[in-house]
Amino acid sequence: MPGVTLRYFCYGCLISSATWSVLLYLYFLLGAEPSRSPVQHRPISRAVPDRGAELSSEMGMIFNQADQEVRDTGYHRHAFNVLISNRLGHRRPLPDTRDPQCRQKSYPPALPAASVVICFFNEAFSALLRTIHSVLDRTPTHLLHEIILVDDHSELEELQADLDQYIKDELQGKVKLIRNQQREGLIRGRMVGASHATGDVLVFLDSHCEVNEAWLQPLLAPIQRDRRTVVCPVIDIISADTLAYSPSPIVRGGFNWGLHFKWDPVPPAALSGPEGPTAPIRSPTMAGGLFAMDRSYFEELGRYDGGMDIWGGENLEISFRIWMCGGQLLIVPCSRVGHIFRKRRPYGSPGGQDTMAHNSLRLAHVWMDDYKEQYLALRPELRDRGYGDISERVALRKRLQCHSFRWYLDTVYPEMQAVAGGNKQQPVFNNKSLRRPKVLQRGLLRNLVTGRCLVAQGRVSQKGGAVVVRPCDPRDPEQNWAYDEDGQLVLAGLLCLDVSEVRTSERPRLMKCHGSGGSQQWSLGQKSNRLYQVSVGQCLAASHSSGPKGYVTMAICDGSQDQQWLLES
Ligand code: UD2
Ligand code: MN
Repeated sequence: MPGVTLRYFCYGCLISSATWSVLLYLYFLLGAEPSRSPVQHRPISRAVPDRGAELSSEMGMIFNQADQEVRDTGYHRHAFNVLISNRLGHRRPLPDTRDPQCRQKSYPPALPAASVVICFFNEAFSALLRTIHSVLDRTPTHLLHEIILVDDHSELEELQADLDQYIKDELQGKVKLIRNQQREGLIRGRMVGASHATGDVLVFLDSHCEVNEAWLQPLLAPIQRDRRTVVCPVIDIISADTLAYSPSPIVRGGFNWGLHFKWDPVPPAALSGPEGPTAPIRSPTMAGGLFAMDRSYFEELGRYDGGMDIWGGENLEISFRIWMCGGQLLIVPCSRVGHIFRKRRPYGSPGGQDTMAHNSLRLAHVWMDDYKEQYLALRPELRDRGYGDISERVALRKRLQCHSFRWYLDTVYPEMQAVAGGNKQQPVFNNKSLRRPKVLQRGLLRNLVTGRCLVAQGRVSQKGGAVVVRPCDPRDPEQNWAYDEDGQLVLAGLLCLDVSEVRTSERPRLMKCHGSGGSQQWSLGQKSNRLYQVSVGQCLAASHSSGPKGYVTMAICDGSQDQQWLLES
């Protein structure tokens, strides 16, 4: 597949860097205990240093103060690069990330039609519009019954009159907008959307997605065969820093006793049947945001738990419910939908409460029988915490005559007991087995105007240390930079040249290489000699005026001599 290199080993299977990106993101953001270290973000775009890659990695270039503001406010409000999102516009081509065999598949011409429900709170206008247009452009008309937008009481100005106007002018007909009178959270928000829907099948999407080629047919076909089948597309990765779209390999959903969602490798047997890599895969849980379900079955199965607030836990709740009450949950490898994976959630809950804990308590008490003790053992502080009235959900479970949680674990997710053996976390990540990215160029990094070279100000192994320009010395190994295929600049084989994505006015520094692009991704212009920082959108500069200490700064790329660097071996 273009753009993907297989690089890492896990459980004896090869997983691409893109997977690690999604695995690590979801594991830490949706998955890990709150005390865990922050996200380890693997690089997403395997930028081959050709002209095309250079151009696209420079999508985020800042030309003036207005650009700077769009970028900085964007990161602050949305936790992704809104400058690039705006420049991409409302439509763009995407790489077809499906297995080639998917293209040969045929689907019944008559399939149930879908109501696509997109619930959003303070979404970036351009990301929301790309989500909508991707659905309109890549879905056969007869299969798209409608798109229902639910505005969960957003505060952003751009989502008020401008959105109404845009829908009126450009999206007449298929797109309906419902505005919640108060913030409900994504769980009740989706139920509001579903209650307005009239299509046969409900498809839920986050508001920062882009659906790929022929995404819907492979989701609808299994539902047509069996209305109690719930299906998820493969969630491809859209980088928060570059908006680059890259494939996710096939993984399936699991969870841990902290009731965090996590990705698991797919048992090899699931991929070795007659349908090979195109076969839908049974998944113990779903990530939550992207799935399709027969509309009447959604009603029958009890929609969502309306006592759950804002964000979190609903994905495990509906997953347990589907399996325990007679349905099944599949991931469909031939359906691909990209999602912007952010490094943090940019919004809170109105009262500042931990809605994930509240929601998890509810689901544990309703669905997990004695196994809720596993969760409470990890979160003893939650034992005495109230979680509201669950009697309706308990009655639902009884009415639907659902299996026990024990049955679910034995039948659907035996790996939970086999591997986790109680409270132990699965050994999901082992960074030591990561292969190093290929070095493209090595040498001194000489600034053309000063004639000096970029070095560490203090010890070369000092994390967080500043970089400065000093007289060049080709024999000094501590002046030796390696520029690699991930766009990293590694000094003396030790630390990476890094910038703060949030406080972009801070000087560049040396940090432990994290291998996830963004703050350590540089593009070295072959002709322009500029050293462009991909997530900050600025260029590295040094000048005679930077004083005797020789400090370097990030500056708007203006092609001046200050900003020209040569990597000389
Ligand atoms: C993941 C899911 C998400 C949801 C969540 C757990 C994917 C790709 N995403 O987190 O869909 O299941 O886990 O709850 O599987 N929103 C509102 N009102 C709110 C908060 C959020 O409408 O009060 C919207 C938000 O604008 C977005 C959607 O709900 O469109 C999901 O929220 P998210 O993108 O912050 O969740 P994510 O992807 O971190
Ligand atoms: Mn999301």
